[in-house]
Amino acid sequence: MFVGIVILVLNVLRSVSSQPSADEWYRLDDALYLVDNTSRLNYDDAQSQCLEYGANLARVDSDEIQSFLTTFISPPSMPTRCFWIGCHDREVEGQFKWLDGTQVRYNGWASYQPDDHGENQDCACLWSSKNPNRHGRWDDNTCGARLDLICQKGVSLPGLTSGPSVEDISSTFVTVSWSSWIPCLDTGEGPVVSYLVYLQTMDGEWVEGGGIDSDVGEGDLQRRMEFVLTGLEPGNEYNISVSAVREGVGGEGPKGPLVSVTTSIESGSLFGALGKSNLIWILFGVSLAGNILLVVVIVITCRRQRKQQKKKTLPNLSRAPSGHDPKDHQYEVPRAVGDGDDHIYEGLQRTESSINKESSYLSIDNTDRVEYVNTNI
Ligand SMILES: [Ca+2]
Ligand SMILES: [Ca+2]
Repeated sequence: MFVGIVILVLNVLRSVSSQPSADEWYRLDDALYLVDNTSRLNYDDAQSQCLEYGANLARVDSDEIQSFLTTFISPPSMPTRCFWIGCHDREVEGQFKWLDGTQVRYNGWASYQPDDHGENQDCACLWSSKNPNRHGRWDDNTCGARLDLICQKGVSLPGLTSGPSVEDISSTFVTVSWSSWIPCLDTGEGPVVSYLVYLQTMDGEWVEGGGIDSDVGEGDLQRRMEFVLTGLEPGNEYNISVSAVREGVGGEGPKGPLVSVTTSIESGSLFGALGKSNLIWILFGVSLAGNILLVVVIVITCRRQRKQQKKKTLPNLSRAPSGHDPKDHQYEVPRAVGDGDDHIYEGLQRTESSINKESSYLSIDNTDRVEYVNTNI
């Protein structure tokens, strides 16, 4: 059991280590090319080798590609040799096809080729030769020959497997950080030269918030990148995502996992905290309550003043004089028109004053009616 696990791990490690590194692949437009001058394989094994790399033998169907590849197979010290490419006439003699079955239309053949020498040459290779008429041109060769090879695969754009983290947030900005792209943890092909930070608003639209170069940030193999998104709206929800960008045109990879944030409410802003409509209602309520309170104060004040005035103007009648017939003594409430001890009561006439402030009044209309008014209030 243990031995089996060890063998499995060793096989995995061998498989990983046999993969060419990212910088061994040369990029042209949306394709990557690997020039292998060490394997020396027959045509079928060469294609199998490319498949292990997620590639195929190269499709060379333009002057641009042909010239590009030629620059990588022509070191001055390199002896004459030929590199397998993905072109053959194994099905019908003389009808060359690419590995995907499409007909070969581009003419990259060297002089006097293809010649199907010995009627046994069905697989094409690309010459590295000091002969300028042959260098970079094709030749049909025996498929069993052990030659070098050129693999080709599409550019796999870099992608981040983990999303950004929020480091700081306010009402108008968000600071996010993320781990830089590295081959063993993230997807696609490097090298990554920069990152773009995107912002998704409430309406679902993604907006580019800016970008930074990959050599910025802290750390060695895996740097900690940081970026500040500014100009945000207070109290709004946003999604934030980061994409890694390869060098060259069209090198931007897909957006990575996103993180959702909500900007804080603007501190000190009543509008921000409550909203305009709520604030209008609150101000209306405060105004209404103030008016109601003012009316209550006025009513209370008036009542108090009236009560005080009533106390002044309506002194209590105290008692009838001793021996006076109660029937003849009418306790009427006079209405004062004066103030203090000088009250003058309508319908009454003062007859005498006493030191205890009990005053006697004589009815003006009826001299038999005498009333006593207590002014000691
Ligand atoms: Ca042939
Ligand atoms: Ca030939």
